Amino acid sequence: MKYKGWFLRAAAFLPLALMTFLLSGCADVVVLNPKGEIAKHQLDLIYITTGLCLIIIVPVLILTFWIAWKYRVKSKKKEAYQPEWDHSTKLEAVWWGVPILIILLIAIVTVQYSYKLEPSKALASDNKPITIQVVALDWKWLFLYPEQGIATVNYVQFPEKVPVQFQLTADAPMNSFWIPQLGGQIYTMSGMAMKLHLIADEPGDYFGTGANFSGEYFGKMTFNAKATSQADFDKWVQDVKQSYPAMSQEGYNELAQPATSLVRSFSAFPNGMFDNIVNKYVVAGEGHHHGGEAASSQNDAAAKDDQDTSKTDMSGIDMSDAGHSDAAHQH
Ligand SMILES: [Cu+2]
Repeated sequence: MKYKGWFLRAAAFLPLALMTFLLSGCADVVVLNPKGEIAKHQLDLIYITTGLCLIIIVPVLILTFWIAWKYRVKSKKKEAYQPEWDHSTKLEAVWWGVPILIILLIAIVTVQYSYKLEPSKALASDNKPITIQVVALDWKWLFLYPEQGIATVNYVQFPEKVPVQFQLTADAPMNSFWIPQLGGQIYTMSGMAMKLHLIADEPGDYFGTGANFSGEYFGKMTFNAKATSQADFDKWVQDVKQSYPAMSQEGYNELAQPATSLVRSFSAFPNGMFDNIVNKYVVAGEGHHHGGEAASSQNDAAAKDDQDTSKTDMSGIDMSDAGHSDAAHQH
């Protein structure tokens, strides 16, 4: 067959082209360039599932071209013609069996990783974790450092190789906190305190963003997550303490108004600010309420409705019971 060489070359070209396309993008696609333990495991999962899917996709693509070529009208060779043929147990077993096995494998692996990478689970490390509280505002990110007493807007810094325990809430529409090179996103919701543990394996500037559309300037809700040495982090904290004004409650109220913001730093913030923001949306004895519901629940009947609605709303979203420990609300 004189086309055989050409055909083999074409068949080999396909996966090669795919690989070139995928690998050339690695430097730019942040999720393929992880810099932390969590993101690395998540990348493993991406590779495993992609690999499993390729077991189906590659043969199907090759067969598509091969069959189109083999049975083309202008073929000089007469291909077998079997008009009475209607069943092949072998083939049925292959094209039902293989996908079923692959879906089973993907399900098993995904469930394992989901437990392993549960966001509220503390990370094993010799270093003591640092806590950073995150408030999603309209359209900016506020970071509070309860141990250091400082606050920042649209910028977060932490030491490398130290587990960071993020506590997250929103004082604005729901959003989703995401530093792709360090790990997957987690939702920020008013009236809730979610937890997310991440770690940076090396110093660097990592892109951070909101992964959930939240209105007009949602696209400006990006921030730089900077991992530095412990010494540089301590120095930075001292610098912020000495060089920037303190945030007052009035200052916060102003900051919380819908508007974009540049990077800002504050040498102090009011005590218990994070809990106050979370509890603002919690009505005593009535479970949790997300933004806007608190006001309508003055009325008893309305409050009951709200509670029921929020229960249903949350079932698919609430990722961790631990997320409730700080907030005075239950589902
Ligand atoms: Cu909730």
